[in-house]
Amino acid sequence: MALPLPKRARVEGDRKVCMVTGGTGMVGKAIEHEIKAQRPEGEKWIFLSRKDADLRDMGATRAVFEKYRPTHVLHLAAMVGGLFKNLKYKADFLRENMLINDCVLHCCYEFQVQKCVSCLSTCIFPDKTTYPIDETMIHDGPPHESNFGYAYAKRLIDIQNRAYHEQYGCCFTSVIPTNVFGLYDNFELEDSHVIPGLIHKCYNAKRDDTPLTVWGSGRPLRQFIFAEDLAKLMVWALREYDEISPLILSVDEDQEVSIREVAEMVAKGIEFKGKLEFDSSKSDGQFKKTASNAKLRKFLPKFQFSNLEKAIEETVDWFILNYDELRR
Ligand code: NAP
Ligand code: GFB
Repeated sequence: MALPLPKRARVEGDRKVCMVTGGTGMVGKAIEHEIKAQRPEGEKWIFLSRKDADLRDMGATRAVFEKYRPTHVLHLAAMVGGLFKNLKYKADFLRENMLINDCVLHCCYEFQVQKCVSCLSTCIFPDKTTYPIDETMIHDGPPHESNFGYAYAKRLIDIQNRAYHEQYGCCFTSVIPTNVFGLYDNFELEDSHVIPGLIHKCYNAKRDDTPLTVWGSGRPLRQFIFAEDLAKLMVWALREYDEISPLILSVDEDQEVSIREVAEMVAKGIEFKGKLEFDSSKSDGQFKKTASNAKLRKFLPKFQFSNLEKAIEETVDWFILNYDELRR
């Protein structure tokens, strides 16, 4: 369903220069595909990779802002990973993401960027909470132990946004995606998120005629958003969402599935006929983090999310087609 056309460019006559940090990652590539499909007039889009600038370094970050002079920034760059990578590297997740976020947001202020939309995650919400979780609850208690490094760095973005808005009037805001999957994901066996990890494991199990080992009990619940859908919503947010407070970008609550169900969808997508085994010696992580998308639905009541099973099949097909070049 086509999203509303963008309002006329805020700066009459001048083109918007939209710079995407983390532009070579899964979400960045999905946004690049979306912009190629939209071919928006009056907007120039730039997709940064780490080769353009290591955004942990203020000098390199200033240089890339100087080079492109963005009027709008979609800030995706981050150290990212699934539950098991978060369990191993909490100090790195905290420091790397704090460094990146400080450099990018301060440069958005220094270069008078008209608007910056950063990325949080539904996994940063308090672990002990009521459900569904909404945008007002981010700071109401400690996050789940498994990823507190990443979670506190991401929560700080919301604090930074409010501080720059109050002191300098900056239009800095954030979106809060739920678990994302799709093309161009990281399919490593250990450090990836659950869907890409299971796709890779299931591909190997089919090839080697061995069981598919699903980590944990399979009971935890998750809401999964297809990167293609998230891209549409993030481009819309950059153009149309002007509140400083964050906006959850998630499928509806009734789309929540168990890890077991998603493993079965992956097996179907790969046409794997073997056995699923559950290794409960491995962590389940957070049991659930059911998020409400009611605020999003107020803006886009008719937005249609992709069917999860079909989107997993599309991701499996891409994985097989691109097996030699992808991150695994
Ligand atoms: P991704 O595929 O790992 O991409 C991360 C991007 O950040 C890559 O382009 C990476 O560049 C870049 N990057 C990392 N460190 C950098 C640095 N020091 N300097 C410059 N660039 C750097 O991650 P993703 O899944 O697209 O996630 C995008 C955003 O969504 C992140 O902010 C993440 O926190 C958020 N998010 C993701 C999920 C999810 O389930 N995936 C859920 C909620 C929120 P290289 O590839 O060159 O290293
Ligand atoms: O996507 P995931 O790694 O992260 O999912 P979270 C972990 C859940 O899937 C746990 C189960 O219940 C795991 O036991 N699981 C089963 C697997 N098999 C696998 C597998 O092969 N790989 C993985 N990775 N999990 C993350 C946060 O939480 O959510 C990150 O730690 C990030 O910071 C991400 O925000 C969106 O959903 O548990």
